[in-house]
Amino acid sequence: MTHKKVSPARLQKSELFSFFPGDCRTSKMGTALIYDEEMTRYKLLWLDPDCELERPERLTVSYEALVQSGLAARCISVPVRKATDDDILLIHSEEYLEAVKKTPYMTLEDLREFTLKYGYVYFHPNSYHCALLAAGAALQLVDAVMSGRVRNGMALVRPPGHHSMRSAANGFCVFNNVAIAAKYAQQKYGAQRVLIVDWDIHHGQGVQYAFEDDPSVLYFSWHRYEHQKFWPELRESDYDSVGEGKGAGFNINVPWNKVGMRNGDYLAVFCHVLLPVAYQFCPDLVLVCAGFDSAIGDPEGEMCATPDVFAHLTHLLMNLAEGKLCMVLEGGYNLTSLGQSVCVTVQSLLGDPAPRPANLQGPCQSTLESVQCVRAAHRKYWSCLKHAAEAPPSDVSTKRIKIEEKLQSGEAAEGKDHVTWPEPEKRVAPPVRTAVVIPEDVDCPDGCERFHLPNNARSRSTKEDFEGDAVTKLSSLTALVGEMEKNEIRNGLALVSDVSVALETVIKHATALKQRVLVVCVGGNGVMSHLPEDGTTLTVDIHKGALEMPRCKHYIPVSLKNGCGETSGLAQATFGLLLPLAYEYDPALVLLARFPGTGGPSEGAWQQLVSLLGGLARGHMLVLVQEDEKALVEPTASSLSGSPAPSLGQLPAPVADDVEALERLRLHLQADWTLLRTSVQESGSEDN
Ligand code: X5A
Ligand code: ZN
Repeated sequence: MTHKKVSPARLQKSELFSFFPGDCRTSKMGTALIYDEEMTRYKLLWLDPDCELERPERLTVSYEALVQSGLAARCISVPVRKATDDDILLIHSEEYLEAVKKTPYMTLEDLREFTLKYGYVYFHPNSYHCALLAAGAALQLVDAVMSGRVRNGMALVRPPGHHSMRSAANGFCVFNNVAIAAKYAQQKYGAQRVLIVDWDIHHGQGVQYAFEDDPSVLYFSWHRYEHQKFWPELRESDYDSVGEGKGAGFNINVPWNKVGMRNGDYLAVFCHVLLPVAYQFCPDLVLVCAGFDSAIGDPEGEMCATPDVFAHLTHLLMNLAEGKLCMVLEGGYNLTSLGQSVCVTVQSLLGDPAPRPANLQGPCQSTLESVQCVRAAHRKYWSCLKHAAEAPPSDVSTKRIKIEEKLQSGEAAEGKDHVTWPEPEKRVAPPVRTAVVIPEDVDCPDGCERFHLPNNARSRSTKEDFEGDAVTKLSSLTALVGEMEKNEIRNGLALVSDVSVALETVIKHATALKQRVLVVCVGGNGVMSHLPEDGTTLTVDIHKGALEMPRCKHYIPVSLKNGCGETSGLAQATFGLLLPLAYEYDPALVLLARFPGTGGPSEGAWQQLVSLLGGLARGHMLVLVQEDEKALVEPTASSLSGSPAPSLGQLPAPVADDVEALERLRLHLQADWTLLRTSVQESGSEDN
C-alpha cells in the first residue's frame, strides 16, 4: 500500500452540469466517490447493546482506508446534497416524513420514546439531517452515472437505508436510500428496468416491500436467515417470496441458513442465480445495497467470505447496464473488514485487476439447498432457469440442517470475536493495460499499445520482414505472455494466421513455465488436438455441434445447436459452466481463442465474454483472432482496455436442446467441479 495522502480531485459544479450527450463516448469516464463528514455527526446517545454497532467510525474508517490506499485520489469526488421532500416521498409517507422532521427538536427523552416505535434503530438530533444527506448522496450518484459524467461510483453514507419502510425506521435505517434512488432514476432518467443487488447480510425488507408488485425493479437479496431464526425473522424473507401480481418473479431472496459461508458460496449464487437472471432482465441501471456485514469478521453476519470476494462480485456486475453501477453503503460493523471491503470494491470499480480467487471451495450443502430452492421457485418466471431442478423434499432438507446446526454450533460460539484473515493482496495494475500484435496497416485501437518483440528475441529476422514472418509472430506471442507473467502487461490481442497453431504454441510456452492456463475456444469445430491433459490447462471449447461428454476433467466440449451465435445459449453456458469452472480452476493465464467461421458469437456477446473472463488470472488474458477478422480488433480491444461491454438486450429463451445439453454436461461434471453444483446430493458425503 502506498501512503500518499491525497484528497480526491473535486468535480467542479460547472463540470457536473455541463454534460452533453456524446461526452461519454470520448471521455474514459471515472469512478465517483461520494462522502461527507457531516454523516459522521450523529450517534447513539444512550445505552442500547442492539444499536451500538452502528457508529460514526464506520464511515471515517471506510473513507480513511480509501485515502490511505491512494484509491480516493483516483476517484472523482462528487458532493452530497440534501434530498428534497419530493425525493423522500418517492418511497415514504408524508406522515412518516413529518414525524422524522420533528426529531431534531426533540429532547433526549422524546427521542428515546420516538425510537421505541420502531425496531433496532436510534435517533439523534442530527439523524434527520444525515438521513437527508444519505438519500441525497445516492441521488447524486445516480445523477453522475445516468448523466454520463462518471461510469460508476460509490456513496459512503450513514444512516443506511434498506430496512426502512414506507412509514417506519428500522434496523439503523431512516430513509430507504437505494429504493429512493431506483424510483428517482426511473422518474428523472426514464430508466425502464433497475436491478438492485443487496449483498448486505441482512434482508432489505424495506426494498422488497417497496417494489414487491413492480416488474420494473428486480430486487435480489441474499441474507442470513437460519430458517427464520435470524433478524428480522420474517417469513417473507424466504426464497418463496418471489414478488406479487405483475411483480411475480422480480423479487429474489436467497436465504443463508447457516453462518460461515465462504467465497465459493457467494460466487455460486452469483453464477447460478443472480447473473443469468440479471442478464435476461437487462437492466438500464444497477444499484447495489453495498453492506459489508457479509464479510468475514462481522459480528452481525458471522460469515467467512473474505473482502477479496467483493472484487469479483463487483467485477461481475460491471458489464450490466453498460457499466452504470452505483454502490451505496449499507451495513458493515467490523471496522477492519469494512475498510478492506470498501477498498476492494472501489478498486474494482476503478478497473484494477481482481485478485486470484485462491482456494475456492464449492458451495456447502446448505447453500446448495438454498440455491436449489430459489431456482425452483423462479423457474416459471425466468427462461434461463426453466431447466432448474425441483425443490428438495422438505423432510430431507430439515433433517440435513439439523445435523449441520449441531456441527456448526461449537465452532461459531468460540470463533466469533477473534476471527483473523489475511489482508487483501495488493492489486498492481501493470504499466501496459492492453498490448496488440496486429499488422501495421491496422490502426492501433485507443488505449492499446503495439507489442514489439524485444531486440534479443528478434535476432533471426529484421524489422522489415516482421509482418510476413509467422515464426517471428509466434515468438512475439510467447514474449507477450512472458511480459504478462512479469506483470508488465495486463492483457493482449493478436491477429494470427492460424488460431490453432498460435494457440498450441502459446500453451506449450505457458505450461512449460508451470502456469495454469484456462483455454477458452469459441466458434471452432470442437476438435482441438494436442492439448495437455495433465491439469496444466483447462480447456472449455464452445462450438456448434451435438452434445458430447468430456473425455477428461480438463477438456470440456460445450456443444450448442446453433453455435455461439445464439446469445441466450452462450449466456447459459457462460454463467452455468464457463465462469464456475474458471473460478474453481483459478488460472494464472486465460487464452481466449476465436475460431473463424459462422458459429461465432455476436459482437456484443463476444465483448461480454472478454470482459467477464477479465476477472480471472489477475486480468491476464491473451485473445487470439484469425488474421482476416480485422473488424474484431476494435471491439475486442475496447473490452480488454476496460470499457463496459454493450447490453445484450432482454434475452429470449435459449433453444431447448441447448438447455438440456448444457444441463446434462453440468450434471456430468459436477462430481469433479464443485462450483457447478446447484442442488443437494441425495447421497454421498456431508463433509463439505
Ligand atoms: C443496515 C444494517 C442491521 C440491523 C441489525 C439489527 N442493519 N439487529 O446492516
Ligand atoms: Zn446489514
